[in-house]
Amino acid sequence: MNDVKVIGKKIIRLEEVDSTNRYAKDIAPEAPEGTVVVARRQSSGRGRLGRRWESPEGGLWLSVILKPEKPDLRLVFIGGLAVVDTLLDFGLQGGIKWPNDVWVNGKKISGVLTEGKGNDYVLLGIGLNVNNPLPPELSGSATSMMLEIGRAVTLERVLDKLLFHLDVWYTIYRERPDLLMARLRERTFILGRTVRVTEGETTMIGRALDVLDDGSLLLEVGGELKRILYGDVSLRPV
Ligand code: BT5
Repeated sequence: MNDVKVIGKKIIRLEEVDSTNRYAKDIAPEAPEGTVVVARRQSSGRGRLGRRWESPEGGLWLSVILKPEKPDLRLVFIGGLAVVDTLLDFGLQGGIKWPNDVWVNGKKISGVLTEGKGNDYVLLGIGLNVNNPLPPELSGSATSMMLEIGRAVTLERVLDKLLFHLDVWYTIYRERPDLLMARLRERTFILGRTVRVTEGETTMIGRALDVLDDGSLLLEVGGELKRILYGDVSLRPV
């Protein structure tokens, strides 16, 4: 067992819940920082912008309650970086698709959802496909650790590693955000590539140049530089 500092000091384990983020939100005001809510199944797992997150048994579905002094956009990267490090522990090479996905071999294996209430708390929700089945409609775009490794992996080991890496990245986020951003740039596989970015009602095609220090994406569109604060990136530009 790893020596846990903040994240995972307290773990609440549930058989089934609608969404661990929803559950975590209810207990967040009183819960100690670093409390983890993990469920075997979610009946209404959620992605960003009200999208659905498939969460059958066999995957890792969890939320961490964080109470940083000044939460910002970069908190979501803690999730992606910790997932990439966890995958490496199992021999898998993952990359981050800004801002919140982790991909392996061209497919999405993990998604991160941060939700917060002002400066009071942030819920860092992480979904990682481990041994769970994937619905047929996602088979072309999603993958799991089991599919990539060729056999099932012990969920508890994956959880243990993920909590360890989350704790490390949360410490780095607070003490050396410059290091966090440097690693993020290394792990972000869309840089230099032409992508389609949807931000609200607007869709742009451009070249992803960099992730800026505040966590936003720098995009070159027709010779002009655009700073994207929050958006969806597609690797299929047309
Ligand atoms: C995300 O949203 O990628 C964030 C997912 C966060 C899920 C965790 S699980 C624990 C915690 N509790 C919650 O209720 N949520 C968090 P987004 O970028 O909007 O991606 C959603 C899209 O990913 C969907 O529209 C599908 O296309 C695809 N998708 C759904 N389920 C998937 C899965 N299991 N694996 C891969 N892709 C999936």
